[in-house]
Amino acid sequence: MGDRSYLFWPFFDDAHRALADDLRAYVEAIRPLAEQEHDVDATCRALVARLGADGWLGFCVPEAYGGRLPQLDVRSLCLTREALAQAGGLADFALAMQGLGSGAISLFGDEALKAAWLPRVARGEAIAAFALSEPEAGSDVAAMTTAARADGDDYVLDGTKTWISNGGIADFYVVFARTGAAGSKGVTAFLVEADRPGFKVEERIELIAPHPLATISFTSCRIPKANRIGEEGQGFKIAMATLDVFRPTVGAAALGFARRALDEALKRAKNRKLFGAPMSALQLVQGQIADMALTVDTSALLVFRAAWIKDVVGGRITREAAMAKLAATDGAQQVIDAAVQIMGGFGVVSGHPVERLYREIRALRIYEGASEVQKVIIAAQTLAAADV
Ligand code: COS
Repeated sequence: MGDRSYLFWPFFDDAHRALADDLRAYVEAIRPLAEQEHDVDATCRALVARLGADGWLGFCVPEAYGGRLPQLDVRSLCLTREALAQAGGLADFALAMQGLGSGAISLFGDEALKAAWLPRVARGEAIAAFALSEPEAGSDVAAMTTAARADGDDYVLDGTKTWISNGGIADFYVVFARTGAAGSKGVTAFLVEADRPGFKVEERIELIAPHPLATISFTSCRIPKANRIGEEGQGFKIAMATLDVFRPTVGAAALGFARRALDEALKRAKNRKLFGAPMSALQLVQGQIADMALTVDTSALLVFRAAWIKDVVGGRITREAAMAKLAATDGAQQVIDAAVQIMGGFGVVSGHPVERLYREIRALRIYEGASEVQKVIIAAQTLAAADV
């Protein structure tokens, strides 16, 4: 973990710099666990428990419910994801899903739901999941068909969700389902505990960079009305507002992967002798290193700009969050690909840090809104703001 000059950009205060220093030491401690890929369920459970016990999940929930800060601080979440991503993709994933999976509760849940679940999320005792996508509703998420029908004091859920991170190991799922008319206005958010009758893990999905992922289903799955998050019909906005907070943190994780790739590439370029000189003397290699460093810094600027605006200015950061996610994830893909090239054959040897990064980064350009969705959002926001 090299350059820390960015911590003196105007987006941060002393508490963030102290956090970054603490995280720097922690990355080495958590790496052996984070690098285990053979039993992802066990590894993720262990990581959630460990990150909870060590206090890092405290950034996923507000202080009143066991968190470390009065409200979700996007800069702290970003710094934490950025560091954990440098330890290994699963460490980042474990923290990210505790945040995203409980985010709708922190932001929109009532007192009872917050008190019941958030302290357990922060301690790593309850594993969270966010169930939005469906087989026929991914990018066009307002096309979802999972239904929630009011019945007395309950809702009854029927439908299928897919690409669900922590599917199969989560203790609860924040589920978005249709309670009204077609389109974005008819969607409502719910908390569904994993032990509810009618909830089922249909099948696990294997990824190139292993993470717990599944298709889940609800068949006459009855939950009390008290499990509703926000009002009926608010679900789409709740999902989008939650994603606004967490999309910059996806960019931060990509930034962490890119920094690790750049570190590995720099080590190689400075130590490898080629044509009688260090590889770093070659101008073609210097060109690659310049591009990588530039991409890392531009990504960091956009990620921490979005986080700072949310934390300090407040309000919606839809445009900034989309820009941060798009630039940092697409950029990290390029940085990691360049690192593979600089590593030569080692870059494609199974288990090499750069080979792992090459597999890890790909999903970040797809989940929580694909790069193309981010472009749609940026264009819509830009056009709407244009006073011409
Ligand atoms: N915060 C608050 N409200 C928001 C919002 C946000 N970030 N984004 C949209 N809304 C509101 C809009 O203001 C609109 O409300 P009004 O009708 O009252 O004005 C409503 O939600 C519908 O918005 P819009 O018309 O933009 O909805 P679309 O169906 O066109 O949404 C995109 C389009 C592509 C932006 C959306 O479907 C999306 O983000 N898809 C990707 C989903 C995703 O990330 N999936 C991954 C799941 S997690 S791994």
